[in-house]
Amino acid sequence: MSKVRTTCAYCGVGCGIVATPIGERSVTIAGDRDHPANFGKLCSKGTHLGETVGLEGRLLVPHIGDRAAGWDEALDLVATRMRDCIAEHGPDSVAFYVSGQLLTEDYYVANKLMKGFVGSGNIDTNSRLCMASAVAAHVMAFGEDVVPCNYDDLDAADLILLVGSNTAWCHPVIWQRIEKARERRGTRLVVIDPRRTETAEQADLHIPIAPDGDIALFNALLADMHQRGLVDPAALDRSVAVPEGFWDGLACDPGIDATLFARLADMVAAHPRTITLFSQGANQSVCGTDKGLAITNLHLATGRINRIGAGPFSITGQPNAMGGREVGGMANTLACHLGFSATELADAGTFWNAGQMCTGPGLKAVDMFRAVHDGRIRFLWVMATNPAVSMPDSTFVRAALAKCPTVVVSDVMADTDTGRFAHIRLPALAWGEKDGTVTNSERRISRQRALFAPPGETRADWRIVCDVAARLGWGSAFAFASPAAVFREYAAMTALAMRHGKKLDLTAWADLTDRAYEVLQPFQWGGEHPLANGYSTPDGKARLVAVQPPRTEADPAYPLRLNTGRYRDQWHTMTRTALSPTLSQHRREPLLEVNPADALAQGLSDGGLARVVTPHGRSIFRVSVTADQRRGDIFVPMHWTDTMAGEGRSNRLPGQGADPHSGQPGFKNGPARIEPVTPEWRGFLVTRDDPVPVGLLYWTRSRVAGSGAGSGSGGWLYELAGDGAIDSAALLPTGDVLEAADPVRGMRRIAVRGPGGSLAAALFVTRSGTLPPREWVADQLGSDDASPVELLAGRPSTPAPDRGAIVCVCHGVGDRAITAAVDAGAATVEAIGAATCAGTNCGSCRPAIARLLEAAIAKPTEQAA
Ligand SMILES: Nc1nc2c(c(=O)[nH]1)N[C@H]1C(S)=C(S)[C@@H](COP(=O)(O)OP(=O)(O)OC[C@H]3O[C@@H](n4cnc5c(=O)[nH]c(N)nc54)[C@H](O)[C@@H]3O)O[C@H]1N2
Ligand SMILES: Nc1nc2c(c(=O)[nH]1)N[C@H]1C(S)=C(S)[C@@H](COP(=O)(O)OP(=O)(O)OC[C@H]3O[C@@H](n4cnc5c(=O)[nH]c(N)nc54)[C@H](O)[C@@H]3O)O[C@H]1N2
Ligand code: SF4
Ligand SMILES: [Mo]
Repeated sequence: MSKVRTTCAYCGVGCGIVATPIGERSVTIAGDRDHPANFGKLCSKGTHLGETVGLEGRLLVPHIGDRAAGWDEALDLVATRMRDCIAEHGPDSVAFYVSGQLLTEDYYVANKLMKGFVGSGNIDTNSRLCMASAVAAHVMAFGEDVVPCNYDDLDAADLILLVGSNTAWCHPVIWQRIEKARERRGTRLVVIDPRRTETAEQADLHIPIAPDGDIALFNALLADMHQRGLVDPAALDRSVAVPEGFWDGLACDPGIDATLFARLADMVAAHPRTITLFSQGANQSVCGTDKGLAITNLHLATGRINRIGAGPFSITGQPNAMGGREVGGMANTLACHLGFSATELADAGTFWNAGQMCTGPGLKAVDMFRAVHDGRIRFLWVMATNPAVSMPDSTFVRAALAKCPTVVVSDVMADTDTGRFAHIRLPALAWGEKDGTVTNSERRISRQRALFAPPGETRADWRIVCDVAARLGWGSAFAFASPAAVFREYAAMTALAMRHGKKLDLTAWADLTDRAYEVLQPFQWGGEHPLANGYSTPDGKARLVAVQPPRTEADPAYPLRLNTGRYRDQWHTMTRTALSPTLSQHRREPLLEVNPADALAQGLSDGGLARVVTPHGRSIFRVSVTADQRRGDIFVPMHWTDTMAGEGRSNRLPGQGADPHSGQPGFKNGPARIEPVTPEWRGFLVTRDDPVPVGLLYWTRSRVAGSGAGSGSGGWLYELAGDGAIDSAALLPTGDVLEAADPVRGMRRIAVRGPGGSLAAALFVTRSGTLPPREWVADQLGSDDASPVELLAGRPSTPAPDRGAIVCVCHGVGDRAITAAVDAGAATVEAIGAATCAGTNCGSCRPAIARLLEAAIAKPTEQAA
């Protein structure tokens, strides 16, 4: 068993992993102590990667329609369709929609094929939905898309402002680093987020701003700093260009309570070492670029950039969102940080020995799908992303996909919402099989390495692209023998970036041998502060850019503001994380989080169901009434798909409105209203199969482990609700049926036992009664321990203590055990860990434990009052 050093499959923190393959498709995972991104730490998702490397649900052979096909046939068809489309309708009738989950090598060849050989700019990426606004702000302020900070700066900062970032859930290892810095040196932490997230809860100051209130706040902060004399005119003169009238246009109402603003302004004034870490609450907005600029203005004007512990730090989401930006795989960059000027186009054309260069930028994601919808794009190749779920107004996106004459999907999973629209599906290598490089949020390039042999007929994404290019007659430009060969060419091409005044420079790696690539250690390009010696503008100065707060028109038909985002233990459209029974415990259903006053006004109750309605669609969620939500704002998760839920797909709801500079959609602030949904019956099902319920009002499913030994022995837990009769036969497998009914309560209980008497499925439905706790029933899957009476009761005859909601997924510790530990005297998160083990492995649940601790401590005083 040899250890392999690789990089986590998930977020842009880019944690190093030491993986030890054991057996055919099984691996133990540990954090890599030598990796500078994480120094050995991993969060819950990284820790449980091993649960998602099985072959369940994988796409293992190419498919044409529903039929398995050989590679030659599938690739011939892709190439023929592409060639015909270009010949008949021109290069711009062809498009690639790619992803920050591709490796740099995949991205490079896809971009080269589209922009240098097809001759169109039509390659865009899900990074458009992710940090396109930060990219646009960087280019406008710095002249190049360069992140001016490092993780080390987080250790050295005196003040960290988190803007629109639920760091504790979405970048947990960075969160742990911030926590450590706070412990060590008392770093102050401010969270600016309309929601009181677990991140916000832990801050010194939480600013619950109105949706899209960031520009007003940062403008007001800068005006305040200016007034306090914290803007040094001489320093500005040296390195920053200030447009005329900039200071006069700045002063505005900060949009928050005056005392809160004064506290914030005092903190900012007192701490020159300030880092502003921002992510989707800033980027995913129709004014996202202006938010990035407002943040950057504050840093540039007060000299809080290019020095230790200071800077505006846009953090990336996906493992290789940054690598995609670097190679230029976005519709509005050419390649390697280059634009589309005549000389840049000519230089890239020469470098590539291009067959047919594009002439300008292509269509950005939202516009790309509009063009698919109206027939301008007639061939679409989707790689490593699931736009039928993740694009806004997904009903429109699905209509576009359904109309498109050719949809090719390269994916690792057989059944995805987008794959259902594909004419040709190509099986790609997944994490653990693929080999190449990724760049994290701090410009650090690390290797992902293979742990397993390619299963079935799967191929690397870069190779699939090259195989198609060869069939189109461009074989010599795509004759790469290995990812190392692709990397060398890309590294060499960054010489052009330098020629055009950019900082991106990987030329030192252009002659890397295969062997050196094999053992490549993580390295950061640009050094710690790449803009310290001047910006990438003609005069070398940065730019302050005047920005104004947006105006939103209220629509009485949709009085609420809809916000969307992430859960701690799910990744995007759930194609991998939902396979993990451990990760599925954190949030089994998509919740509509709503303030108590709004819930009351609309007649919603906690634990009930509600429909969210917007001008674009409607979805149903489980209601969670919480004061963490501002009045007037609601929040739903982005994750659930049509394969995981009936009506819980949130992207039916947002419209196509996007930022005018970056094209990034405004996922976090849309008009909405809510209404209660009162089904005639509710129920749940545990089953080893995965039936697709039809005709129900609501269903969701999540993975459970069951009690059978080994992985893959578990099944699914479904939550169900509907009107009229329930078609139990459609949901249950055949077998030995036990049944009980209580007509008064409209209660039905059915258990189905398979061969050997082990539980294959159990269904509990009620019209007015209470349902038994899910956990024990789910634990019986695959086991024959429970008696018929117990099974039908849904409870053991001698009940074990209820663990309550699981908080620590690593050690399976529930909230009751934690509250009990607090009652027994544990007064810190550490003490609770010592008593229960909770929070002592990956640490992702530590903010949740802290929250329970605070609630438990607060309880007696509340009662006393
Ligand atoms: N667990 C988990 N981690 C992930 C991912 C995942 O799917 N699951 N995905 C990865 C990816 S690709 C990304 S892009 C990142 C995203 O990471 P984050 O940006 O941290 O995640 P989100 O939940 O999308 O949004 C962050 C916060 O923005 C707030 N917000 C909404 N509107 C506003 C506003 O107007 N102003 C401000 N200041 N805040 C606002 C939301 O309330 C939310 O709490 O996470 C990465 N990490
Ligand atoms: N409402 C709302 N919508 C959002 C967001 C939000 O906050 N709110 N966030 C947006 C953001 S920031 C992002 S990044 C997107 C993410 O949205 P998506 O990119 O659509 O989400 P994923 O589930 O990560 O999709 C990746 C797909 O690629 C497949 N895959 C995984 N690895 C590989 C590989 O190596 N090769 C190939 N070929 N396929 C692979 C997976 O099986 C999956 O089908 O969602 C966006 N959508
Ligand atoms: S923070 Fe978690 S998900 Fe992100 S790279 Fe590290 S281990 Fe993976
Ligand atoms: Mo993202």
